[in-house]
Amino acid sequence: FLQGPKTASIVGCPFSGGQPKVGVDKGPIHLVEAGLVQQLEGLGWKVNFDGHHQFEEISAKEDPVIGKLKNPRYVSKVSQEVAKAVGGHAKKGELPVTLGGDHSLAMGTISGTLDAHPNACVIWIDAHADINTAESTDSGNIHGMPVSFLLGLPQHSGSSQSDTHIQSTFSWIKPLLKPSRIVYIGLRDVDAGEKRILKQNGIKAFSMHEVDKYGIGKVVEMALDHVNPNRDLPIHLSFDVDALDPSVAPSTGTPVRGGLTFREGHYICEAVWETGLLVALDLMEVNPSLEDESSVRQTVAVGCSLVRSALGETLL
Ligand code: 6HN
Ligand code: MN
Ligand code: MN
Ligand code: MN
Repeated sequence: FLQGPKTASIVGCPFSGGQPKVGVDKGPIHLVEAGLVQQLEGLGWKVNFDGHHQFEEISAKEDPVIGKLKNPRYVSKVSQEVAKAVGGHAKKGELPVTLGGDHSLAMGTISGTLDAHPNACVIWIDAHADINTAESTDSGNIHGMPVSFLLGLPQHSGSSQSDTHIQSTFSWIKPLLKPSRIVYIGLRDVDAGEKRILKQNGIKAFSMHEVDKYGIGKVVEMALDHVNPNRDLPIHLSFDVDALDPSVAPSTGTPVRGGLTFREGHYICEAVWETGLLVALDLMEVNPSLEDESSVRQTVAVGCSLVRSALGETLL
């Protein structure tokens, strides 16, 4: 187990319903076309990839907002399918590598991981906390909300009828994630309501301020000490490419200045791999329709490179 599972199963998720910008659904296709499968095979992995998932669309007409939440039925249904795929691979002892798609998919990936590994912890790498609730969200974009559903936070939308409707739409999600089992690195654009939620639930977050103050090595050590003090719990690494600075990963829907450097991003992946405890990986929010051709190539390449690092490339 120290070397991790030997089979990596790519879960390609061409999905963009958790946010408004077209193109993020093409992320997984570009990552695979750039040669990710062959690259992982080159590292000695057996790679299981039988094509990208095909999600049956629920049209906007059939999927009106509930409270502020946009595309709620579509997001929920897709994530439920992803949970089954990820959980199924994990239960077979394979390492699911989910390629997004937008970060609402993490409702599915982390549900799948917790189904197979109930004691897993989550390391969430992002410029954003993605912990808005129906009450706190301004945008109504569900990619800014997955963590609140995984934690089972109350979803108050302002009308009890909508509250019931949100609850029933997402009722498949078991709120199994404990606030002590998730840690963030890279935050720098957290909504006021999200700051309140993080504080109220005692959730540990290392923002870019802490990365500057302590350096990435110390930050990752502190993050692991918090979420995995005895280094014995399975780790789900959910990596939003917008955690990286936009100069490193420009093609993403919600870029924020002042992010992780190329090396800081890779260091996190290497350090997680080094624990021998990685059981699932997400790489989310690569959007090949944003910015120019060379930016797209750069972002896709760095995405592949992060995945390789998390799967053991860089350590000698
Ligand atoms: N992401 N906090 C903002 C919102 O709309 O709730 C941004 C969310 C970004 C989500 O990057 O995965
Ligand atoms: Mn599969
Ligand atoms: Mn995110
Ligand atoms: Mn983000």
